[in-house]
Amino acid sequence: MRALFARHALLPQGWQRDVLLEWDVHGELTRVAPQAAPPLGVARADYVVPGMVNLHSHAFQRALGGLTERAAAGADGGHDSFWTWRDLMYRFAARITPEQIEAIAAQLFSECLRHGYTSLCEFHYLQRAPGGQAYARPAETAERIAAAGHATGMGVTLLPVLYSHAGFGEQPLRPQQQRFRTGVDDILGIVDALGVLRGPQLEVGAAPHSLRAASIEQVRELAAGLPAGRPLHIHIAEQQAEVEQSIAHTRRRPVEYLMEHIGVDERWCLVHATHLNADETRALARSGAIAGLCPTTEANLGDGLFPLQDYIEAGGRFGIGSDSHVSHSPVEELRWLEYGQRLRHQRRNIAFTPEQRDIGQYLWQAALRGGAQATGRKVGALEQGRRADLLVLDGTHPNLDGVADADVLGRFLFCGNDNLVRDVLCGGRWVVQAGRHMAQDAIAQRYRQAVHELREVSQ
Ligand code: NGQ
Ligand code: ZN
Repeated sequence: MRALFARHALLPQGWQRDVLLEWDVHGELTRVAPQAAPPLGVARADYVVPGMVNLHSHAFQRALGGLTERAAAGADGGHDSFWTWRDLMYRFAARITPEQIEAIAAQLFSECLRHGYTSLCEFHYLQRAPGGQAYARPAETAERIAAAGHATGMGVTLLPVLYSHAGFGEQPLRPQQQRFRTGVDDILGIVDALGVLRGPQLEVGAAPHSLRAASIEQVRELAAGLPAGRPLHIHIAEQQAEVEQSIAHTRRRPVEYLMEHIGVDERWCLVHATHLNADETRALARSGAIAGLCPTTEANLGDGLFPLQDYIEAGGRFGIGSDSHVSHSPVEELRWLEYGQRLRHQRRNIAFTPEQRDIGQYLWQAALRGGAQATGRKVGALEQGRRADLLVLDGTHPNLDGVADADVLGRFLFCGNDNLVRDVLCGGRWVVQAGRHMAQDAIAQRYRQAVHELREVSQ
């Protein structure tokens, strides 16, 4: 049956009672009617919220999660950094096969679905074989990500990544980066090859990796060559060292430089954008682009804190991503986003606007709107014409049992660690029921096999 009756549902205008939701065979919402009478024979739910967007993922890094939390030996042990983590990550990335990429991505996507993400943007740069040779099919590994999306039901935006240089000033790639090597024509070719896979559950955009890995001319060429309306993502200003290198080479800070040379607009998602000055914060907010915030990874890698309060005051748009996948839960991302700001300002309740003073509701709705824009897909709201992507929260859990609508997101985001996501509908399919993904065991089995193989190679 393609309908659900929600006693409470979070619609774009806020919580509504007795909402009848209907969708069609293609997984698109055809009706969202509040104050409806409960129809006979239609499944019922207590609390329903739209599924969240995960706007930044490197799926293969899921298998590295938790394995880099050990100080390096020697006096330098306390100096482990983003850059030393990156070396470990490169070493790991060097060995993975296309089959393993698919197995790891499927495991990740099933976990993300179980925790409430129903869309994900894959920033995909492992495009060549171990050693750096091209695959016979240049889109080979990207197709593996698409296959994992299909097998799990996750809505995917595939972003093949332009990666040509090791640093500002077109520095030559290091041997460990040869697997990532692509030029603008390679990426446009891959985008073209992936075109046949496009559909309501899969969109294809592109991503210059960073201003370190792509020159500004290449960024411009890629943006011009990509079909109109497709999303463009880029890593930017995540680490202080990157800001310093940018100033040394261009006399501009990274975001400043990008915005001066490229028409940054609604097509763009600037991932991290951690280190912004006041002018950049306002300019990014005015551009209509999305800031792609990844709080758990940014904390894990010691990046710094995004100026969220000023950005919200300037009308900036943002979404969340799990990036290196140390977390698979939007609850943890949004909680950390708010808590980081509380620690920074030594105050409470930071992420809100005068129109929406409830932190949980503001964060969920803002991350949905921004995330949806970054996907280039029709997602992010329970609204006719968008994808039927929703979460049924466990109304029998002590945290939710009997609470008022207005408190549901506060309880969901800021109380405890149980997963309150019970059922997940994604693109009109029930992919998670009673907390279990529909193919959980088979997917986990293949994942364990892939991890086992990778362990053997590393020994
Ligand atoms: C990445 N991750 O592409 O996986 C990057 C590290 C880089 C984050 N920035 C590599 N979190 O930036 O050079
Ligand atoms: Zn990233």
